[in-house]
Amino acid sequence: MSTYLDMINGPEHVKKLTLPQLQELAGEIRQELIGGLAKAGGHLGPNLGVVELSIALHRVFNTPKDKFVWDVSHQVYVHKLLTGRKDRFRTIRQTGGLNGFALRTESPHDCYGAGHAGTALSAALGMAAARDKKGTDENVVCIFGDAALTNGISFEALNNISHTTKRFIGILNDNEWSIAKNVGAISAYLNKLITHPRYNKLSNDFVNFVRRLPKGELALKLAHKAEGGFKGAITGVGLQPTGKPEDADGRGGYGSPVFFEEMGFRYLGPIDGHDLPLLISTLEFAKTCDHPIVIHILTKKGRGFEAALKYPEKFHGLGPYNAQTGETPAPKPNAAPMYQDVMGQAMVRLCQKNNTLVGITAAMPSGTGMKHLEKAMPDRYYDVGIAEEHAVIFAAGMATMGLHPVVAIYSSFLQRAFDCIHHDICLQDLPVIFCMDRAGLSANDGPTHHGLFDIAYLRTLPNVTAMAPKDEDELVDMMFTASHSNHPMFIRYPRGVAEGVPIKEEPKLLEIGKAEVIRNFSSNSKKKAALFGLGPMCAIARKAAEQLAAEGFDVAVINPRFTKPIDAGTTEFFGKAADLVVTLEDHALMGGYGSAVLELFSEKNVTTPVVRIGWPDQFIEHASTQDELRKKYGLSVENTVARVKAHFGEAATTATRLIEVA
Ligand SMILES: Cc1ncc(C[n+]2csc(CCOP(=O)(O)OP(=O)(O)O)c2C)c(N)n1
Repeated sequence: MSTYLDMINGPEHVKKLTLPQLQELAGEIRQELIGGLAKAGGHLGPNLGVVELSIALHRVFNTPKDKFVWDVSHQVYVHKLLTGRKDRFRTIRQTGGLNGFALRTESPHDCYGAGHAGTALSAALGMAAARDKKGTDENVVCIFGDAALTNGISFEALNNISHTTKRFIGILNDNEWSIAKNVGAISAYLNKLITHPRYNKLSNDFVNFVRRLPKGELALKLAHKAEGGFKGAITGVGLQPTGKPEDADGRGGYGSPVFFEEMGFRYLGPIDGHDLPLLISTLEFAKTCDHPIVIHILTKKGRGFEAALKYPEKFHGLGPYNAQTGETPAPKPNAAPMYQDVMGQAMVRLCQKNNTLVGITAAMPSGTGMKHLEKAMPDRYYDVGIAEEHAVIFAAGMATMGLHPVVAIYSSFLQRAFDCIHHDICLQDLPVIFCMDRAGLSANDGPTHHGLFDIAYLRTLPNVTAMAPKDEDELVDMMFTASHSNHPMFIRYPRGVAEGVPIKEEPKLLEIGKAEVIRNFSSNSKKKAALFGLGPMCAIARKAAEQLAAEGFDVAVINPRFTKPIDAGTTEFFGKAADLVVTLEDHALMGGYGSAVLELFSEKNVTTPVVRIGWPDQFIEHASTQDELRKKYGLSVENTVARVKAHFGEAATTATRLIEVA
């Protein structure tokens, strides 16, 4: 039972509470986050870090009129709790429940959707520019993390803000963590800034000033009046030499501590992002500014939950946990490994035998499994920050020097590097290996994270070899095969637990463009179906084949292995031999593997009917499990059986349901 949270059905109620009541509310929200997410999991750590910030924002501003644009938006849970979604909060990331990110269709208070990093500053600037053009007076507030700031788009926006608008409020939520520890020069710079004594003194002066202000209108006026004074006090202060050579900025001096001011912002901070009264006063002040402003706040990921404070990376986003201790369920004994770990461990083994291989991650050492390489061979491992385009071009540069980089990026995040894949990798035909994890669904996350388009966008590019393993052993074979190629190689594999097959001691070299026939036709039956099951859909094809065979069909199962080049010979052969071809893929139907088969059949005059099973031409929602979505959209054994039977004029049994998705 929460005294104050229960009273909040919208931001207007936040404004009715007194400061001590708001502080109580912060505690209640933390309890709701910790207890409410324990069963199904979610982005606990980042949200525990923005409780005070979210309350202060809703205390000072008025959404939906005012706009909050959150970078990545995995930290909007508190905002959701305060904007009329409290009753559904415990459904978050589950089937039919709240989305785990900001979603325009979910609430008018979510003015901008996201899931990928680095978009907030640009989007918020677009809103501010539109407001200025329309002559309206909304406040636009952009909340971005210290790691989001390492993303290139953020810098493109920063470059553009001060000469586009006068009214822009940026909040840099600095907790020193990306998912893993934030890396790179920007992170080091922020660290230098927050620890520098001189700058801290200025910040303290500001804090003391704000604290001394009388409340209400008067405070606002004073803040406004004082603005000029602060500008003088804060702008243009150079860091004094510290006597430590490592603190020099490389330009023979110590630069400005305030990079943001050089970019045309007024900069305030660093201030304690858990000090609610201070946040409220500072935001009130920011609201009156007629100049773009960045408020640099320091927060702790996981604040209020010991386990989350202790293990920020684990608690960035996780599955179920114990709400008292933070313990997570132990993996089941003999459980199949996760694909990401298979990839990371294979990387270590391959690197031990091949000196040219190196591993690159864009801020996802755990998610991609590259952490195994980081641990075993740190000199062969690169974390470039949340910077997918840079990761790809960086790999291209390395490849021109004789190295063989392996770039591990989730399918969905690789989308933004399409031009780099085209212009830097494929056009120059460079030997870079792409390991695309989360190719397929990322069920809890939803449409921002599903990786359903990579076959289509890669298939169009010359010099590409693209593969999809049916299991973890084949994934290692594909990595091994790719490491022997001198061309761009792409491997897509799904999120989560692999098939549970043994992995060979020594990987096998696969023939490029050659499919694997898993089950051949066995009779002259007139009910011959050839099932081409790509990647994880191969297991579904196999099971469907068993059921169909038991009902008198003659079924072949082919593991295509390659989506480019597809195995023209085998595909044509089975196309001609079969009465029905079924393609199954964990990918959008449009432009996917099935489309490649249809193109081949058109060229070779194969007229056998083709049923394509895959994801329809729409964005797929989030759900509790992958299986639920696969069933709903027909990527299932039952639907495969039903589609085959329907083709041959046989009614589906009650156990099978026909889903027309093609
Ligand atoms: C383009 C892209 N790459 C990678 C990710 C994965 N990702 C989600 S949140 C996150 C870290 C964000 O750190 P920060 O911006 O500092 O916010 P915090 O979680 O620390 O609040 C990363 C790398 C992503 N969402 N988008």
